[in-house]
Amino acid sequence: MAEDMLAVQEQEGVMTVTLNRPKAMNALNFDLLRALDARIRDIRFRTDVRVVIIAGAGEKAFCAGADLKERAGMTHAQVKEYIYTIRNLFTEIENLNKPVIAAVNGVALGGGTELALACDIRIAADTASMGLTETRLAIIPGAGGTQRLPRLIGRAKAKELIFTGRRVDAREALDLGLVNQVCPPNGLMSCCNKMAEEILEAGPIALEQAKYAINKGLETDITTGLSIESNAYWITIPTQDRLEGLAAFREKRKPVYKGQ
Ligand code: CO8
Repeated sequence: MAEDMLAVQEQEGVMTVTLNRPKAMNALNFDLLRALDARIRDIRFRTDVRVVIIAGAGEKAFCAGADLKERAGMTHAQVKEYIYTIRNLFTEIENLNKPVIAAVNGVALGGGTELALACDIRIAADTASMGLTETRLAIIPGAGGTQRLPRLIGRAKAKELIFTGRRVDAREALDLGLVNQVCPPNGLMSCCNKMAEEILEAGPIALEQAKYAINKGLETDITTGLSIESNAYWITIPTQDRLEGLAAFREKRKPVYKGQ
């Protein structure tokens, strides 16, 4: 059942969405993709959800990529539909109007690494292993991997990893800048929640606009990027939250932001 594909937990502004197919290494079958897609679309309009964490159930895997068993039985048309769905879903995650943290608790291969790449921040267990292994299956990283990996770690290393399909451990992923932080496996979720709590102290509209300015600005020249930044700033000026930030500073207290 599609509803069982995800485990969802909400706590004070942080929603943790856990891919829940641990016996299949949380591989992305159609049902899981559709469940995640529906969840992400719902989160966009949930003002009470301010940070999202995407994790994998079990101790072994974040996500082993596309479900290769399901894929083996698909027609060409179904494969095309799958690819269309996964690509749009990952772009939807990248463009989500709130920060998304990937909790990479184990293997993240193929589409699993591509899912992590679509998130804003990646925190890995020291047992994690990541890689874009698709070329070994005679396909390419087609869920954003050929675009997002070089933008994150540079084209030379990205080409090396994509051409060889080599897996990297958490330490190498950290050295490459593929992950932001590495934690012991049993401390992974608390590392992610700690990061989420720090983010929760920021104004939600500021976060949305900062993410937008970074994502869109990086895709263009600096002059256009600075214009994007400027427009994003204008959006924060008439907000109640901006005045609340100034008032809280004056009154030496923590601000209470409402996303207004
Ligand atoms: N799909 C389906 N089932 C999987 C997958 C998978 N990707 N990965 C693991 N499983 C299943 C295994 O079949 C096994 O099930 P069963 O017990 O029923 O046989 C169970 O999970 C446990 O797996 P293993 O016994 O193999 O466990 P190991 O710890 O020995 O190995 C690995 C774990 C390393 C994850 C290994 O299973 C493996 O290499 N899996 C394949 C990983 C891979 O190549 N992923 C990339 C797939 S391609 C992709 O993601 C493309 C996405 C972009 C698509 C859009 C553009 C084309």
